Amino acid sequence: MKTDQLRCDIFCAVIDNLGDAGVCWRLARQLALEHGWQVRLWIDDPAPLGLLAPDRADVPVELCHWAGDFAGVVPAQVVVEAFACELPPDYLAAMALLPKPPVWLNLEYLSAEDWVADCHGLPSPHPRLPLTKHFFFPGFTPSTGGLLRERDFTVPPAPRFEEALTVSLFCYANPALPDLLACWRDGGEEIVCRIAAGLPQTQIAAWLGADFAPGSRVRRGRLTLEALPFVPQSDYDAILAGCQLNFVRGEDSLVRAQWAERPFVWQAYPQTEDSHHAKLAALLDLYCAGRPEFAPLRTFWQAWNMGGDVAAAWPDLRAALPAIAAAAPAWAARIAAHGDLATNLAKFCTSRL
Ligand code: TRH
Repeated sequence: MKTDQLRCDIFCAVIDNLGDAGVCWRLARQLALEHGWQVRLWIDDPAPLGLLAPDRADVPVELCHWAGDFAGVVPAQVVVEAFACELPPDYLAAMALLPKPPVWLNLEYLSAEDWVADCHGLPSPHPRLPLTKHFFFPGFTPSTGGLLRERDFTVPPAPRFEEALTVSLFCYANPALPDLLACWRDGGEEIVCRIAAGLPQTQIAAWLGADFAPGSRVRRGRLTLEALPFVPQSDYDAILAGCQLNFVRGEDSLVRAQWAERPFVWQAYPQTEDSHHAKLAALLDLYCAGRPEFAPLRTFWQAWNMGGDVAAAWPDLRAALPAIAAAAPAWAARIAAHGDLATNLAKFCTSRL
């Protein structure tokens, strides 16, 4: 069937969360611009989009406020429920009344764990209604849905790296951070660390015992700290490409760090009962497989995520950075080789329509 002009509704419940909004916006944007779909993004809180994508005029995605009832809303042919946010009951009921039920997906969180490949694409029939939801998992391997990457993405050109080591920092509340800052301050080389707005800057302010607002530049020993403004998603790529090491977190910045083809340190979103430790181990196993020179990276990621001794782990990671950087383009090519998530999702849906 002709698949451009396909109608797609994406539902996203933000709950004070940049990352989920960021992923849904990227997907909506790509389906509209690259696949010609008519996309409505139903979002309960549009505020994060104002930060992530303030300039949306050229993107033909209809932004809809998810609030109140859905009486009279005709469901689209493809319905994406992001991160198991439950669909509005009256919208769900309307889906069941359509002559042909929509292709209904639950877009799941990213994980490198093995079970993801077994669950990707599995159907889940609704207990009462004549509807079937399918699980759609992003992932790093060919048997998953892949990762979001724009068709025209190219790695932003790297600046000429000067004497200092340039690092960007985007993290959750992290008890290991003060030790790392002290280690860099007292260490043997100049380090310039660019700190993302929000929680990272709040932690730096606490460490400094002074205000640290966007635009601030503070020097302590060999360490220079720069407070960045919150930049649109498109500009965040340039920040990553402009650093020799990037600290990232969650899901979307993790993916972007890989496309930037630079060494990175990942902080997994901390979850109850430490279930994020399994996610961390799985990505490390995949990323470091067959690369003994990556061992210091494993030690450092573990310390960064589990409150370990990051200062002790830093010198070895620092020494390994050139080898890790040299391997980054091949890694990015490998995880991009089985298609981007929007294209894989579009194929999955059109084969079922
Ligand atoms: O905001 P996050 O912590 O989101 C996370 C993840 O989605 C995770 O899977 C989920 O379980 C958890 O929230 C609750 O981190 P993430 O995913 O990196 O999203 C941040 C977004 O912000 C990403 O799209 C990059 C973007 N960004 C900018 O656009 N500009 C900036 O200056 C910065 C620092 C980030």
